[in-house]
Amino acid sequence: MTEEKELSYKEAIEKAGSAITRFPVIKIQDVPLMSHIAYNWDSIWAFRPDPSDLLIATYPKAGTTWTQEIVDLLLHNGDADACKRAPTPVRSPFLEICSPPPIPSGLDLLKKMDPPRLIKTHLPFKLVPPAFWENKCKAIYVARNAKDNLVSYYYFDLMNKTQPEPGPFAGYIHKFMTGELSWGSWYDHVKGYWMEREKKNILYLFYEDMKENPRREVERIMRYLDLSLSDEVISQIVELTSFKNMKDNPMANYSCIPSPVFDQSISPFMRKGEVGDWKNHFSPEQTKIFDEDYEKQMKDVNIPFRSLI
Ligand code: PPS
Repeated sequence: MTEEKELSYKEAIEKAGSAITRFPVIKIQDVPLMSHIAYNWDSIWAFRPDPSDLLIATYPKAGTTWTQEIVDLLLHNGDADACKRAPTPVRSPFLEICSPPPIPSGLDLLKKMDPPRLIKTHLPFKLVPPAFWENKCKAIYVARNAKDNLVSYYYFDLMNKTQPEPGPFAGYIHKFMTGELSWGSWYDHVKGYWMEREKKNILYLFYEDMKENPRREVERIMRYLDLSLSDEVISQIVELTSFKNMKDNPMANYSCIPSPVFDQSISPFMRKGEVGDWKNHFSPEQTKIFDEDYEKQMKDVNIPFRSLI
């Protein structure tokens, strides 16, 4: 009997064909999640990482892929070829993602890998499988200022054919403010990890800091991981993870996901990579309403976000 050839990630998505659709969201503990994630929730919640596994947690579109690339390069001493061994979602699986077969879920990919693994999640703190903290795993959280995060998510929802329809931008702002988008409230997300960062030894980073001084932030991550790389290797990592280089890197730019899922002709995954793009999208009136609501939703914490104004 001939063994069936294992499908590549891209082939599996192509084979899923018409099963790909804009999936509805279903709430788990009040957090809207893509329906396939909700159907598989018990196995996601029961996931037991190895203590050596590293979690990269973000609200969608806050700088996940950038951080995954930096960490992979740090763990491979800046070896660009080693980090081109597979596309981002295979090198660094997305813990909770579940799609129609034969697309492997995040858990399927993780099962096939030996620790230490680099695990991506968009789950808010309260939905992270508790074994991560029982096993004292390290975790990096990246936060991005709300309005840029919203704009990036809007374009992503236009091009990602598995996410709910974003609808008009004005209504999208409202859904962001009320926590109706997939993975829930941005406000709860950034606050949830902020409150726990000291107790759980979470490295809390900001996208705007990474843009301002990528080398400083790469070095911060390196120290958190107890690594010590040469100045030359650090410079190389900063260069390899520039927006331009990642946009041109087929193993980092999500060209691995074919157009029935990510239609990059609508908006590229590596779209602009800038701070302050919200100014090109929010009207003065929308800015006023958003900022007033922001003050209310964020009044109980003092997270040093920049670029709100
Ligand atoms: S996802 O789908 O949630 O994993 O997306 P995520 O990777 O978190 O966010 C995508 C946004 O990050 C930008 N990006 C970068 N910015 C600067 N430098 C580098 N190297 C980089 N890599 C990705 C990407 O362009 C998306 O932001 P926008 O504002 O849409 O361009």
